[in-house]
Amino acid sequence: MRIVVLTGGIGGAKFLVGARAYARRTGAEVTAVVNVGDDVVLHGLRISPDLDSVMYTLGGGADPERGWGRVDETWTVKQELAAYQAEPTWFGLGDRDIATHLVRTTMLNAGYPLSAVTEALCVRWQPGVRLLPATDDRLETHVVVSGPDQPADPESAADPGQSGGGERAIHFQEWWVRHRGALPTHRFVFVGAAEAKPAAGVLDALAAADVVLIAPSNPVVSIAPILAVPGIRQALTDGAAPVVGVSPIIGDAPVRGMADRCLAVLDVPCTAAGVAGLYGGRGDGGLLDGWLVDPVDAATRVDGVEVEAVPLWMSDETATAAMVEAAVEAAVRLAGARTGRAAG
Ligand code: FO1
Repeated sequence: MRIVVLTGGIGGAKFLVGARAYARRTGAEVTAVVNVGDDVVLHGLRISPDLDSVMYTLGGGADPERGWGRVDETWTVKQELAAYQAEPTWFGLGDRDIATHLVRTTMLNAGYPLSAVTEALCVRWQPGVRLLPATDDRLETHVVVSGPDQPADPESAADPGQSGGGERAIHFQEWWVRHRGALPTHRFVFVGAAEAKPAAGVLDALAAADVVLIAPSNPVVSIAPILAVPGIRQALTDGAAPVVGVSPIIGDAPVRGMADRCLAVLDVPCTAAGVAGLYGGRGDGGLLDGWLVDPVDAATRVDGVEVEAVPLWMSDETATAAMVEAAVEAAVRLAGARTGRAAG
């Protein structure tokens, strides 16, 4: 059984821990196609937050409290950069984490594609699943905002922040880390996506897949940038493998992260049905054959999509592996139904 998972963010990393446990038990092979829209170059270093979240989480080196970066981290370089007032001071790079960015940047500068760099980094971390960036090309999520350039001073109620005129685009990391997504936000733009090509191995993995799963990641800034790479969406819609998504929303709130704020920008309800509507059912030209929701959302209906309710809290590896198993079993059933329909 070959499983491909589209993923990004910490929710996606946790889901992959369950996918790996399921694979170890069943002999399945897992390939993760990972978002690179959060990637950014800062202090001359190429930072790939989603690839690193997955790699550190699966490799046992992630900080579970913070949700990003390395466990047992120290911050000497960050303090030294701040002493030079080297911007951006709002983004924290830990000393251990910086080693990863140094290796990545050196290899990229030497001409290796990001997919090869990721494979090299994984020799150390042994994640147990194959990690592929969605693209080896430049693809960055930018956010069109208005409002102050500088966050308001939280110490001073009188400080509204420095005014910054009309609409402007800022990098996703500036929107999220510096402004906590609190600026008036108009849209997300995947810079470079139209010219990007799927990274080496991505289309082959999708063509060979028995099952494609969409992790409970942020649909707007983790999964949409992957689907924006020309060729990837089509490989899913035209491919033989059934596509089953896992809702990142339980009740009316994201399991983790900022999906509520991102969905609001798109005017999509923050519900399991809202996210499924974004992906669309295969019958309507969308992606999904199946959609897993939590039992609290068991009444969810999505046109042309089989909805199944199973517990979606990724409380530990066993619970998450059970979610993955339910998703794979749904996909296998749906593949059988599709073959039956085609034959009949
Ligand atoms: N998130 C923060 O809230 N503050 C930070 O200073 C920060 C630094 C950082 C450095 C490396 C890295 O891989 C991730 C980092 N993150 C930080 C997390 C990141 O901004 C986002 O949570 C993800 O991009 C969303 O998936």
